[in-house]
Amino acid sequence: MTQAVDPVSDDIVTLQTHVLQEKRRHPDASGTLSWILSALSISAKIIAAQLRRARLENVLGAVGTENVQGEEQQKLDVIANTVLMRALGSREGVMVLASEEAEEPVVITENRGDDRGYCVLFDPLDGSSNLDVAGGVGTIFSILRHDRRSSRTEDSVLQPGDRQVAAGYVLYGSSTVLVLTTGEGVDMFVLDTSIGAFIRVERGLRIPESGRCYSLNEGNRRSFPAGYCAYLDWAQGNGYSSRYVGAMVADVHRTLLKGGVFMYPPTEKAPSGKLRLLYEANPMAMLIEQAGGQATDGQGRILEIQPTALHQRTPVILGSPAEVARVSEFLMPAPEAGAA
Ligand code: P6P
Repeated sequence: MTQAVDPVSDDIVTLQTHVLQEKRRHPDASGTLSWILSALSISAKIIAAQLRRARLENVLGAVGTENVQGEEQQKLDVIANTVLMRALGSREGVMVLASEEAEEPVVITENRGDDRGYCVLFDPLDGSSNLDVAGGVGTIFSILRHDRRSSRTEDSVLQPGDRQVAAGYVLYGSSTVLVLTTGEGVDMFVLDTSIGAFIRVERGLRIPESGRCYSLNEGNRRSFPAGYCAYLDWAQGNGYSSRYVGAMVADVHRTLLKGGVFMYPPTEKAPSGKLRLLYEANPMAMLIEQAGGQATDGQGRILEIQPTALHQRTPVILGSPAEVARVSEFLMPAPEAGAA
């Protein structure tokens, strides 16, 4: 059950306090994960400050280069990526960093043969094309333990999402919100810029069981597989609303808080879907499942997909369990005529 923090009676818990409390509950923990979360927190504060002043300091707009995805890089994509690489790359215990903006993983510490190290994967500024119109954008992160069995240190990032030890996102919107799971539920923090600290506002966040809202880019409808179109016809016939920001963090955050379903189906342009498995779908899937929701690729759980490439893509259907189940019903192949 979501426990809204009472701003008057409840203790003021910052992200730092929260992480220390969690560490205290796991006395055998080395504290490395705490340091990584601290690096992510300071990165989010720096990026948030940069975004707020972007137009004033003329750092909006495109760099004039493309990233490994072939997408036009925004100046702030590069800035955010640099901030995260610097903050995380200097933290003990970080062995590999992987970013949407970098073709290959960056090995910080070679394989020491032990598995105390971590891999951190991130999309530094998701939805950055919204920046020019002051739309919501975000940072998405996924944390894995280093897998010492990997033949090359950098291959350690190719682990199924079920192996994530932590995941989260930062939404730079009307406020700066950090949503985090370390595998024991989902907690939400809001940045209080007057003191420069993330304050915990929700503990044990739970997604509503259902919600009459779907979120996807209907401009691609002509190339959706038939089951998605059948679902849309059903939803539109049953009073559902449509909400779509075009930035995964913003659309998933609304779905997490209000219920409903977010989807990026396969399309003609993106036959495997557009969203990246390792640093978009997996962290969001962990959060949604930890909050009591479901996250599938249309066939099975996203978190069970065995990755084969850093930037591989996957279809995404995630949100309230009742809504994901509904979409899945429409995606199931029709029984063959005459089948028993
Ligand atoms: P489309 C942003 O570019 C992004 O990677 C996600 O944040 C978002 O959900 C999706 O792509 C939007 O894609 O094709 O609808 O513009």
